Amino acid sequence: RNIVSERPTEEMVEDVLSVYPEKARKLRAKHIAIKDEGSTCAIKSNIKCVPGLMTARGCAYAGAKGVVWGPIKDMIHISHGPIGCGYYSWGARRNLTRGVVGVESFSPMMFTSDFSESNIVYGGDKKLEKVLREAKELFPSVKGFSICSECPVGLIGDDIESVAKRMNKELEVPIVPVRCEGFRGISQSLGHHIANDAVRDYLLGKKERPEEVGPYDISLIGDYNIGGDVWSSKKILEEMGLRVRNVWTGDGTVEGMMAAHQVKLNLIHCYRSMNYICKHMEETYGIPWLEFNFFGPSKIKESIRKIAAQFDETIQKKGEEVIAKYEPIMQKVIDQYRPRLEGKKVMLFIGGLRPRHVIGAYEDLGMEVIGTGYEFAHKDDYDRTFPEMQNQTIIYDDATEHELDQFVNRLRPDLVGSGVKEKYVFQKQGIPFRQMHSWDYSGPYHGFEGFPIFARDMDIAISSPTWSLTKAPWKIDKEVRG
Ligand code: CFM
Repeated sequence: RNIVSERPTEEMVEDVLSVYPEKARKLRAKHIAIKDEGSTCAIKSNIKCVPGLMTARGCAYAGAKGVVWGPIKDMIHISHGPIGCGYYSWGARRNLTRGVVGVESFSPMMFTSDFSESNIVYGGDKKLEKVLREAKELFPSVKGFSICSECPVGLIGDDIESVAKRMNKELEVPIVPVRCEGFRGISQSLGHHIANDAVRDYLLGKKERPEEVGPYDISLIGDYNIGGDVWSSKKILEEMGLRVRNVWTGDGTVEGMMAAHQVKLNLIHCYRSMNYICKHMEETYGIPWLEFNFFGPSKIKESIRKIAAQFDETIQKKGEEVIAKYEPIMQKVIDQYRPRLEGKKVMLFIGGLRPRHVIGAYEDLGMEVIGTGYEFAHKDDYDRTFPEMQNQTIIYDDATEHELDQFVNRLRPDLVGSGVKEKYVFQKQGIPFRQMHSWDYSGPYHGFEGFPIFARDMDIAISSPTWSLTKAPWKIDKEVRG
């Protein structure tokens, strides 16, 4: 019982799962794997959670409104339905924008149709019209609207598509119905897909920019400017001589989305949330796409070369210059932090991309990721994850609260990187923790600007003397009670 080990073992996993009823145990066992020599990525993913087990997943509304649409700054995104979804998703993701709030950027604000009982009984279409009209009157510079449906809208069968159509004529800005009711699908992942499809159907290709498409014109896709990530990534691409025409969707604009078919190449950071639109643009407009990774100097260097190889010698030369320019700066950061972080073990549990994408950044600091997992990844994500992992590391899909708590407590990493739902559980136990969704009020972590901040933050968490001074509240309680 309570097997504590240096390295994850099959026995330990079995022991953790043994508290479940037989059926749940069997189901969950398929979602957990220990990578060893020659193991393939046989792990179950993207299927519904086991009822009764506590999942960390979000919903389709979170994936569509919070993730994909929310960061487009010059639109108003209406959380259509009861107040809670809009209120609780307000500002938490830290997708930053530039521009005067209420004039050029509406992202820091929250708009909702605030359904009440009578709207559920009699329908909310009239109210939605009123909300759109009011918002346009209050904020005349708004460039468009998205209507992001919450659960009840789908359940009562409101026709938001026809409201959008009518109001589009009246208000003369794009109005996009997004059918992202939370109950659709099994995680936020379907919300991404629904949101991608809505962009495809209502914005993409609806506008032509007058200038010719230049040979170095690209889109930056799947970067949401968490803590300023887009600005840092963009800087590298621009220094390489590329022209970043649009960003999907961090600090993004309606015009950018509409004219996004006018580029030579799509560069995609978050594959999970935006692979759909890349594949669509490839099929429809013949635009190739390329995955890259701007976390930590090793991956950045590799990515710069991979991106530059798509272009001519001018860009390739500039790419090498960028690498040469930043190499000593990054080495300084490594020299400063590596001696303090060398050999420290990390366990991660995040959404659909970062559990694999940040591994290289930790390794640059001499740290070792001994466990990682996703809330809502698909098979194609796990295919990309296994090669990044060392042997004898544990990989968990849609880990339950019990599993993550147990894996962490038995493997005793020096740092846990996960979300706000996990944060206080581990901090109260005295385990150093970093919030790897919102970067814990910090960031950016992308690019050359992000790495020094990433290194500093991990060091702050691990080296803080606080952890040895705290005692888990339940342990104190026990002592008092004897
Ligand atoms: Fe992509 Fe993201 Fe992520 Fe994601 Fe998310 Fe996020 Fe995430 Mo939180 S789009 S999959 S749905 S990289 S909000 S910015 S951190 S779970 S790993």
